[in-house]
Amino acid sequence: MNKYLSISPEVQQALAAGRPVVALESTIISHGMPYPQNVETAMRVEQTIRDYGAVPATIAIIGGQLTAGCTPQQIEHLGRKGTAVTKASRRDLPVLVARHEDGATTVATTMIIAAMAGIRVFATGGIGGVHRGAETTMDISADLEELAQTPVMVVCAGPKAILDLRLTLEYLETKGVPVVGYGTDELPAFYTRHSGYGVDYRIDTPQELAQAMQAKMEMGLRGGMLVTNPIPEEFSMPADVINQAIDQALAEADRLGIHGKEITPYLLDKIQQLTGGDSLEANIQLVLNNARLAARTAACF
Ligand code: PSU
Ligand code: MN
Repeated sequence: MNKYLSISPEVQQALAAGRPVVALESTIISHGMPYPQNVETAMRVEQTIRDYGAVPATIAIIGGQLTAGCTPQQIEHLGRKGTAVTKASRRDLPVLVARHEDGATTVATTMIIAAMAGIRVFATGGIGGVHRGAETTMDISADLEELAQTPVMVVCAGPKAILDLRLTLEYLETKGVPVVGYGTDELPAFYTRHSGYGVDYRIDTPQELAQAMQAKMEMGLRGGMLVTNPIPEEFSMPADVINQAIDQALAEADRLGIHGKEITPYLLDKIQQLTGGDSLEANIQLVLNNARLAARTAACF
């Protein structure tokens, strides 16, 4: 095992015994939700994965160690420090590790560390993508490049409509990333079940999800697979409410000149403020829903 990687005993034992393991990211804890709901949600997600017979591996950089399987204390630490923790994407790993610092892992870095540890399935809320206006800003999340090169299945509720969904799908197509709808032909858009865009394939069972990922790896094709799992109907938000909040958040970010790694956390926080507890509850519920599907899928490998 590489000297930078630290896998918790429970996760190590599960992997050695071939039991199902599901990776979880930590930027959603530090930058995606307010304290203490972030920590409560992280612990509920872990419990949900256990309820479905899999072992959760929350991933973060702790004192420079790439950590797969954070302790509850480490999760509390990341959640309490919030945005004071470095949001760590691929480009941040070398310096954070060399300096023995902490980092909250995005989808991209969680995939990297999951792959190093031998974990194939990862559950989260939303992924980064091609931002609106990317034709001039060139703001395209490193998450998409990671999906193109690292062999991990990412289960999410679709890209948030803060992004340009059409360009995000085009980018994923170019990079050879399969975009699957779980039980749907339509790409879900995080808070809502509908985007108006189609997915590449509709798959209806965890077993078939696992078979497709397995086939990809056995053929030696680089990269992962994006599984988009629609938010349960009863927790989805009215499209006009959420779209209005998104437009307002985007206009505010533009006015303030926010860009780079700050923009996604800014928009997530602003939308949460504008829509109050409703969007936070939707966010929590969709992550739990993805954790269930990821645990069931991990059991099929
Ligand atoms: N989108 C969400 N919720 C999130 C994120 C994105 O709906 O929590 C987080 C994830 O950690 C994702 C990261 O990997 O933001 C993407 O950041 P950027 O756009 O800077 O690549
Ligand atoms: Mn970006």
